[in-house]
Amino acid sequence: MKIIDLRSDTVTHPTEAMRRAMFEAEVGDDVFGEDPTVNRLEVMAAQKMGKEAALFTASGTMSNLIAVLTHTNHGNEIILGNGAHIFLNEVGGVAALGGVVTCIIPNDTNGQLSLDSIEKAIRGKNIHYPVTTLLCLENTHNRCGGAVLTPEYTSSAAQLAHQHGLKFHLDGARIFNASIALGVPVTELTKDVDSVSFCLSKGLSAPIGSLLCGNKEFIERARKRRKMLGGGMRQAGVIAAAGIVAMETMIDRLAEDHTNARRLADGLVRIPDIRLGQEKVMTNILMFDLARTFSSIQFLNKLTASGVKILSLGGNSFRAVTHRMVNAGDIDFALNKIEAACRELK
Ligand code: TLP
Repeated sequence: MKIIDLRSDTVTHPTEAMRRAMFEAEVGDDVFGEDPTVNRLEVMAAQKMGKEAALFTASGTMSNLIAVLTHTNHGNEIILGNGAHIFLNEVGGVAALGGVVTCIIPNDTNGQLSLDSIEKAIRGKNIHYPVTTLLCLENTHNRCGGAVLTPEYTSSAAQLAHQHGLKFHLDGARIFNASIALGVPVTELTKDVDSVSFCLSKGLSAPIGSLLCGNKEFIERARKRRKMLGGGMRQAGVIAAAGIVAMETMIDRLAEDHTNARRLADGLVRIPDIRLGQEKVMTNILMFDLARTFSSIQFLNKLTASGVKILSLGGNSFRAVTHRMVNAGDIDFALNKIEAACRELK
């Protein structure tokens, strides 16, 4: 049976070119700093982000955790949006392993935190208070439907953080989607942040991996924390090789995923039982709600049985993500099945 998997862009498989590069990768022991392929990937990543250095990690979650561990001390406070992946979807690692307090403020629908609310959340000098040391933002913003933070907003947030002595980490798991959607070089989105992580294993289709980028001193300390977390990999060139191909060949095509997400949105708004959960579809993530006339579980099951997979966000909310393994025809197929599921469940 034909399966259209819209649960996430993480479901993408490595391309033929990636598999070949993995097979042929030159390797060494990366804990000794001797894997030439990993070294090449790290140099490429740092250059792309406009930073001095980069660190190859197993996942976006690991990159974010290492960033927080490196920027903070136990008992510090960090500022996050209530929709932040670090807050919602990373198993509380920053609290469990980093011992930090999380100060959560509301994300607006554009994935932003208002500058005013950030400023109010920064603790003053008072013996009772934890010290605020880090601001974390996300671009694109997953829970805000792939919303994009602009260079102007990012610079203002950075200026505010720095004025108060905070560091600024950007969870840029899908930063290339933001750069493509805005038509600006990725460095415009990263130039003012102290660290940025991005993923190879989402829309870029590599099987594994993420990179944490920052200045040399930061990355040196981050490397030690990666080792502490058990993330010192040996002949990791085998996976880094796919990452190099991903960065060389998979960035520009993300525009297609954005077009397909808009095609999906245009079709969904024509289905009476469905309400889009966002005003604009900027990138490859789309949220939608079901009218409460029938059960969300039945809807999901019916859809899965007809070959279309989407992600439940709880209640009557769902997420669909476009990627390299679905084309415009697959979107139309999915729309037909969604429309049929709504009709048959009434
Ligand atoms: N997001 C996954 C799930 O965890 C929800 C997805 O399918 O979207 N930052 C952001 C903004 C992310 O969306 C994700 C993954 C991560 C970090 C973590 O990356 P991994 O999965 O590599 O640990």
